[in-house]
Amino acid sequence: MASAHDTICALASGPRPSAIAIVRVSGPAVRDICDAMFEAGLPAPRRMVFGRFFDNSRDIIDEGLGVFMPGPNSYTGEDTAELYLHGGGAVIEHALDTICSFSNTRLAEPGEFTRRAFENGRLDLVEAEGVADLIDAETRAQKSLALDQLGGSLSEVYEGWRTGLLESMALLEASIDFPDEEDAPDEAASPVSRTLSRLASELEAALNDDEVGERIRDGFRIAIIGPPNAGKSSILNRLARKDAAIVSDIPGTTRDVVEVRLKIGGQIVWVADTAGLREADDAIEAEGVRRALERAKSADIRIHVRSADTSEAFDVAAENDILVLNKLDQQTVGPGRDGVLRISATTGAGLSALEDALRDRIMQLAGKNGSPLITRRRHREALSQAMFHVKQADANLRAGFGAELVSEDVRMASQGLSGLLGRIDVEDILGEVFSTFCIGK
Ligand SMILES: Nc1nc2c(ncn2[C@@H]2O[C@H](COP(=O)(O)OP(=O)(O)OP(=O)(O)O)[C@@H](O)[C@H]2O)c(=O)[nH]1
Ligand SMILES: [Mg+2]
Repeated sequence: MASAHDTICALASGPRPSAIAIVRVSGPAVRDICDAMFEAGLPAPRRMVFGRFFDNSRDIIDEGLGVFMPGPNSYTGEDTAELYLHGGGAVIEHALDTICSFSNTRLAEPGEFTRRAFENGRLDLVEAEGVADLIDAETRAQKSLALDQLGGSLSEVYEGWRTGLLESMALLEASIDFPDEEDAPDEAASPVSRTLSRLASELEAALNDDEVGERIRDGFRIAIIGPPNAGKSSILNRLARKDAAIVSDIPGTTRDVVEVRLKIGGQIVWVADTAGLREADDAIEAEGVRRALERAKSADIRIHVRSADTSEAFDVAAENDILVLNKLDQQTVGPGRDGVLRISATTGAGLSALEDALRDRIMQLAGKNGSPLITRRRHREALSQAMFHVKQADANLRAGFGAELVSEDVRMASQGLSGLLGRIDVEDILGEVFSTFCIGK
């Protein structure tokens, strides 16, 4: 059975074959492994050495570079080693098989190196998530968000709130422990109330961020909506530069939401084509319309499409929405109204103006940089729970309830933040966070 005391190993570099493969090892057997496998035995700490690597029968595995990094000043906090080999399948298998032949040594599970780093206090949970995000980052914006998180700036903010709560709790408990000292409750109450009000407004400000951090991490959302046959799917295909959605002259062609993932303005963006909005008799189409409306509601930007060959008016649009009059090539009526982009999905006319408008809006949305930027639902949930309890504690304190009742809410809030940072044992959270990692990290 897998144990935290095992020595673990994995291929830490990308898919094979590659020019170089990095095999990573961490745990108590690392010194023995280096001693046996490295040509010159265990090298000096943190010094790259060149030489051959051997298996247990002294057959050569490969030649390359090796490094030994003793704990606790290593990534995992344990003794670790890295072998830089030629990146072919046979070499990698030979090296991993040899390493796994040492006692209590096995292949690592996904994220296990980082989990050890977390368990040995090298990273908190929020920083560990930053590692995973950095590896997944595709855009510069995602990368800098992940680097900030990995570097501890997000943890620092969360930790600051947690400290404020712990201090309030200490003050409240002092007033519970010494109820006879007449002055104690009042003296305690006022700084506590001030701290709680400050925390509540800081949490509220952080939560009221239009979810920019999550959008940068997971992608902004655009929905193309409008009546059947307006050319929504044709516009999606133009934006995606491929035939992602079926186009036909039959109204009601699109039923499901068809989504493509694009990069616009340096951000990941999900563009959704939706079913044409109308009173549908058909149950499937009606479900499509329901989904279309739902998607439109949750989108950051809606592209409202109308066809120039009909006289359908535009709905009232939200701030970031874009109005598009399509089928410009067929237009028989005079010039359209202000603020409406006139395009033709068939000829491509006006499409670059639509792309420019999307880019401007995405950049504007992404630029709303509050501090800190919440990057995950897990964080948002923990913070909103904390805010709820902080507000409740503050209200109870102001209403003159006893310190015992007040401190209960403060305790719940601080526990939520402790769970967020992984400061308390939360096995289910840990399992969820680390299972999303790749093997070798
Ligand atoms: N002339 C002309 N025809 C267009 C243009 N854009 C789309 N069409 C045509 O209009 C018809 C409907 O296009 P779609 O893109 O399927 O329209 P839709 O809005 O997705 O329709 P539903 O999925 O039914 O809601 C097709 O026959 C397209 O070829 C355009 O700019 N000019
Ligand atoms: Mg369609």
